[in-house]
Amino acid sequence: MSKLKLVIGNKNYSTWSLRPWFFLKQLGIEFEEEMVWLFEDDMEAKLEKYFSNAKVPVLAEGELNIWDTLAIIEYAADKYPEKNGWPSDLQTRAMARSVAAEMHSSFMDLRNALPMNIRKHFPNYPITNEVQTDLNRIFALWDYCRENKVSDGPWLFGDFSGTDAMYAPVVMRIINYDVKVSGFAADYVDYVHNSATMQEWIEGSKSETQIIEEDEV
Ligand SMILES: N[C@@H](CCC(=O)N[C@@H](CS)C(=O)NCC(=O)O)C(=O)O
Repeated sequence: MSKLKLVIGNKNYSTWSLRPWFFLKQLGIEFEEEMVWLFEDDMEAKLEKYFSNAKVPVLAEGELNIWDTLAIIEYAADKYPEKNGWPSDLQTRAMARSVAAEMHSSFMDLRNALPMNIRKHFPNYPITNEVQTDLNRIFALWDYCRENKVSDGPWLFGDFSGTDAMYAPVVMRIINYDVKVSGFAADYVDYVHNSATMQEWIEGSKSETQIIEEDEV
């Protein structure tokens, strides 16, 4: 059987790569990694065979290519049902997917104003009203997850799920841009940041030498 291969961009900058990588790692699903440097001259050529419209991430398994973050998470959850990638209860699973999908389709002000840059720290970074509005919605979503948690674990729904993977880059933005957080969000950010999975990703970002100027703020 073909091995899973996750094609990702720079760990320092690529939020969409972090999400499925975090999901697979956290669930202990084995995969190999292929790194394609974002916006380098050979990026498009390297991604052509994956039919991904020159974007990362891609999950490749033999002839199969999956080039969308949520689709990768769904495929891995379906392929390894014993790993419980989503809450088992039908209604809680629908809630978890709604919160995850909102990350996929929203929060453009936050995403544009605070690009992920794991190696950097911006103390007291100014937060605009628009960015604060996105953050407030995210914190409300996180509280909603907690109100519907399935266990007393530290993740959004207690047990880890695809929803946590989707918000992993938000956790790193909060850390890197020194965003003030309180209540459950503060505990959650601390837990995810210090998790072995996130620390492994952060370590990986430190050995990268590529610089994307526009994400250096
Ligand atoms: N729809 C894709 C979006 C992927 C995406 O935008 N990836 C960025 C890197 S974080 C990318 O490859 N950008 C390169 C480009 O836009 O040329 C997904 O959800 O996986």
